[in-house]
Amino acid sequence: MSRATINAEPEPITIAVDRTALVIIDMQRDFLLPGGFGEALGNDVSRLNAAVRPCAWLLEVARARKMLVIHTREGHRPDLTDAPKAKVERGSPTMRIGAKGPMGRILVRGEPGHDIIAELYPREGEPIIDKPGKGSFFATDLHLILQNGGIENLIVCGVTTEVCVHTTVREANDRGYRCIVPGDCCASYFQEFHDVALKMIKAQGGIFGWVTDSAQVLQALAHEK
Ligand code: TIU
Repeated sequence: MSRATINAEPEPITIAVDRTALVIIDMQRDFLLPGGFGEALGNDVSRLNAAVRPCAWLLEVARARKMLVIHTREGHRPDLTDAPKAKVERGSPTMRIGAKGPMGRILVRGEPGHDIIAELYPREGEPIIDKPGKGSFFATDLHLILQNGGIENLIVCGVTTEVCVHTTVREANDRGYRCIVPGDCCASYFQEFHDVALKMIKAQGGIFGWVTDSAQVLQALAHEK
């Protein structure tokens, strides 16, 4: 079995590559481009673009290694029956989930804004998890797909670091997965939240997982044994 050792904090981690999935969280137009949900919440969305190229590097290598690649999208059914009232009600009425924006209805499945950015677009055969919440395990079949694929370790990338990435890492950690988070493959609208979110993952002996960067993951995969 091919193994790779990734330099990480709080300590290096050795993984079986065929038991490791790359999980790319919510790299959707709605979060990364102007006119979507992220901007409707009052954020400067340009901050998130820094994560795109590092994610693309890992995606290319994961595909070449034939690792399981999973993409997630946050969003809701067009009739919003899966959107809690408490979630929809937040923010100004014209900018809420379901409201019409320049990229279609905000955070609604099937709308242009809900889909994944071109640079990281899923390939045929790569599962896409449509999730109604921040975490990728809540009300989805992600755990089942990972279990059926014999996956034990997750390399978790995407946006935003302290919201959907963090919630997913916490959910995954409680389900027994080792989570490895390359910090430069994640981004937040708030630099301080990004920084502290990564610190929280690796604190206390790696309470939620391991933190590294894309270069370390690429190097480890180039030296698989
Ligand atoms: N607002 C924010 O930072 N994030 C989200 O609402 N969703 C995700 O993180 N994907």
